[in-house]
This record gives sequence, C-alpha cells and structure tokens, in this order.
Amino acid sequence: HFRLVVNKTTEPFSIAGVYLITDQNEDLVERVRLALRGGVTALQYRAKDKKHEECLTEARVLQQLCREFGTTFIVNDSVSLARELDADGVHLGQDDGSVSYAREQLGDAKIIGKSTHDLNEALQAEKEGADYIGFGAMYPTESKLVTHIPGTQGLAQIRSEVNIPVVGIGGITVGNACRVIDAGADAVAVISSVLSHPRPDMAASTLRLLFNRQRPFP
Ligand code: TZP
Ligand code: MG
Repeated sequence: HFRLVVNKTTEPFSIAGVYLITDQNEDLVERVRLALRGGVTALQYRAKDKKHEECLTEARVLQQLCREFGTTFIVNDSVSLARELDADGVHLGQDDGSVSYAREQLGDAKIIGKSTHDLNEALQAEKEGADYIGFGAMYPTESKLVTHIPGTQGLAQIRSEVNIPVVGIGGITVGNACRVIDAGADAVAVISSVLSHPRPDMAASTLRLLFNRQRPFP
C-alpha cells in the first residue's frame, strides 16, 4: 500500500483507529517505524521545543515513513509547517488560530482537527468546519499538563451531539482503551503507551485490535 498524499475530497478519509502523536524520544523515528508496522491510522507530528529547521528535517523523515505505510500525516500547531511539508492535515489547539484560516491556507483537500474539552468547544469546532475533534483528557497523563478531565462520560455525551469523528486523548493505554472506544471514540490518540512501550509495534497492534472486538450490547 503506497499513497502519496491523502486527498479527502477524492478518497474516503479516515483517521479512525490508532492516532499516534510524537514525543521527544531520541529513537523517535525507529519507534514510530515499529508503531506504524503495528498499525497506526494517523501520525501527528508534535514537537513543542524544536527550532523550525530541526522540525522540518525530522518531520520529512516521518512523513516519508507515513507514505510507505499509508498512514495519514498530520502536523500539530502550525498551519505554515503543514503547508510547507504538504502534510495531509493540521491539528489546532484552542489557541492555534481558527479553522477557517487553516482551511483558507490548506484548502478543502486537507484534514483539519481541533482539540476540544467540553461540549461547547466540540460543537464550535464542528460549526467552524473541523474534520475531526480531539477530546480529552480521558485520564490523567504525564505527557501534558491537563486541567480538565471530562473522561469517557464526557466523550459519550459529546459523541451523541457532533457528527464528525471524535478522537479520545489523554492517558489512554492498552488497559483502558476499550472503555474509550465503548464510549464512542472513533480513534484513540496516544503518546506514551505506544512510544514508551518496549515494543511499540505490539502496543499499536493491540490498540488496533480493540477496535475490531465485539462491542457490549447494546
Ligand atoms: N493533549 C491532551 S492529553 C495529551 C495531549 C497532547 C497527551 C497524551 O499523551 P499520553 O502519553 O497518551 O497520555
Ligand atoms: Mg496546539
């Protein structure tokens, strides 16, 4: 499977499944390679403390890996970096500018995601034209300072109110992901449970398998 770039206007676009976010690990590329081998739907390049040139070099390597594996490649925070890389999309936090600006810069073919933490933000993101929302935190996490933990109950509530894919995030592991999926998440976004796992490939493939199992009735 090899595709050059996702075009969501011509291909069915999906971020459903395992959505992996990068960390600052020294062996990042090798770990991401293993994770993609295990089965990752989308990779978000997130590099909070790096200079632009360094980001560009690292992101290009990861983007190429994504092309080899057919994984959607999304850039965190920066519309201009997403544009420069011709990434498949961008992910915006609440303070990263508007969806409409990103849309204007990137066009309809690109994926725009937005981080949300409550029903208002979720509805607003959908109204602005986001293609998916991140929603969290699900659980406490050491990967980011989070102040609000709406959890799986919060996710279940917004799931019934929005019609775009919902990506659960924050403290998700192989042990609790089934609860996030049962609450209605289309994807689980993870950093540490895959990238800090001794076997990122096994962690990713286990998470992926959880989407295919029998759901509780009803
Ligand atoms: N946004 C909300 S929680 C989080 C981000 C980027 C970190 C998720 O990392 P982990 O290690 O999967 O809890
Ligand atoms: Mg951000």
